[in-house]
Amino acid sequence: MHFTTRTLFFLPWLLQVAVSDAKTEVLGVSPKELNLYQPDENGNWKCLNSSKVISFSQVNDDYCDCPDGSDEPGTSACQNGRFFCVNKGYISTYIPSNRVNDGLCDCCDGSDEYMEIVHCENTCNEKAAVYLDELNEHNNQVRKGIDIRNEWVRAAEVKNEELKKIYDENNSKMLATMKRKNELQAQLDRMMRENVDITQLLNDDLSSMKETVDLLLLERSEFIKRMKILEDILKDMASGYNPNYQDMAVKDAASRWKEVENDKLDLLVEEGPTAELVDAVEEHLAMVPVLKAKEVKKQKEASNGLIDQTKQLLFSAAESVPFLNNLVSGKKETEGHDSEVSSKALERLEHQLNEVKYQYDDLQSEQARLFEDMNEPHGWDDIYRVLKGMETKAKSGDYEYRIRFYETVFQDDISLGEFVEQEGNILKYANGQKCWNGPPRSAQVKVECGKSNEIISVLEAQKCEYLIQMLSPAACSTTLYRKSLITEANEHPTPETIAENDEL
Ligand code: MAN
Repeated sequence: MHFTTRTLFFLPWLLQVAVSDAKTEVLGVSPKELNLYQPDENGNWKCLNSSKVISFSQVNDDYCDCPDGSDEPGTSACQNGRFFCVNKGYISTYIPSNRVNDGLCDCCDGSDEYMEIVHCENTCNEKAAVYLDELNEHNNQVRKGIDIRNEWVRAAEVKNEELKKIYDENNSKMLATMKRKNELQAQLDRMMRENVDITQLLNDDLSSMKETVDLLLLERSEFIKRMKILEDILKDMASGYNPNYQDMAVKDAASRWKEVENDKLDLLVEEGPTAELVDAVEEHLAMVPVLKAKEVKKQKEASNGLIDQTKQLLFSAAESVPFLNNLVSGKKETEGHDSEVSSKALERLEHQLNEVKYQYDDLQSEQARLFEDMNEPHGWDDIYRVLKGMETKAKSGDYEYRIRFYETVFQDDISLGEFVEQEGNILKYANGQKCWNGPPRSAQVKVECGKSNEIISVLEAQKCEYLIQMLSPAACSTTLYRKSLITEANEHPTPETIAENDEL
């Protein structure tokens, strides 16, 4: 507490003000708090934030009585009191009461210097004009930003709808492809079953039996040839030997040969007809697929549940090389081409099925990508889709910085990181180009509302860790509009208005 001659001089007047018109005027107290400054029936008053009770006449007596300083709102007696500046025409505010009459103008209306130690001009109107200009400028920026943001929101909606459409179309394609895949698979299974059936097994058996018979016939004619030679030798010997030589072995061989020669050996199997028979087997085998395919064709015609393509396939299969011709050694062309199911048809079907499978796989991975894209959680809602890849650049220091929303940040050509996540209005980028002898570069981009995208500052806070501030409509919202704190009534300021005024 400090008493000056002037303070002492004014003290009776202060007391008088307090006592005579306490309800409307207690110096340093806001009109809204005047009701707190009322004496009780005994003329006493309780300090605002302490239990101490003093005489009401001690309020503003330039002596600090209350521990919370509430008894001296209009003097500098308390270190912790507060003085209310009315600041008519501008924003009412509180100042620490120890600044009252300290020779410095704190309130724009000069009310804190009522002792006239210093003359304070009323600057409230000027301050109000500057304040309102700034306020309007701020709100205009926010308005413009919001307008652009709204355009982005609309564009994003269109993109979203397009994406949804693509997703739905892809989905329908997937379903159709899956259906086609299943149908082709069923066809293939059916054809496989038909081809690898008993007929085919029979063909295989007969074909190898034919080879064996051919070999046996060859072997047989070789034996016949040799037997003929041996017969001729024996014949010569039997007719030309000299019975006088008493050679018992020759004599015995000659007589045994005569016995064999008399007992004529008939060949049960004739070579010519056998070979003809084998050829006939081959021919008959060749007829099997014809009959079989006719049957298949009949089935196909009877069944209207098969898709057109299958029918085409079967008809075109009928034109293909008969599969039995590949199985048996004969190269004979089979009649009845129009109804033949060949291995070529199988191959074609397999090929078709594979194509469809690839198509389906592609559609499936595209669908997964679209799904991820549609469900990607990003800040600023859907405008992510419009902002992605949008570039903002500016020179700062020796480098040019380029920020691509949701993609990459560059310092010249060096990557400062790829987008990782968004936290409120902060976009985080990481795993950029490795810093020499240090970590990979990373960047955090703090975005504030502005009427256009603009890089405001770049700070390499730690080596290779960058903090970038930028403006963008993306961060604008109606909550950023500021209301004028200047009120007609110069009402009691809220804590926010006090903070606001501290900034001013
Ligand atoms: C380059 C720039 C700088 C960084 C150094 C680290 O010069 O990327 O920002 O600090 O490399 O060696």
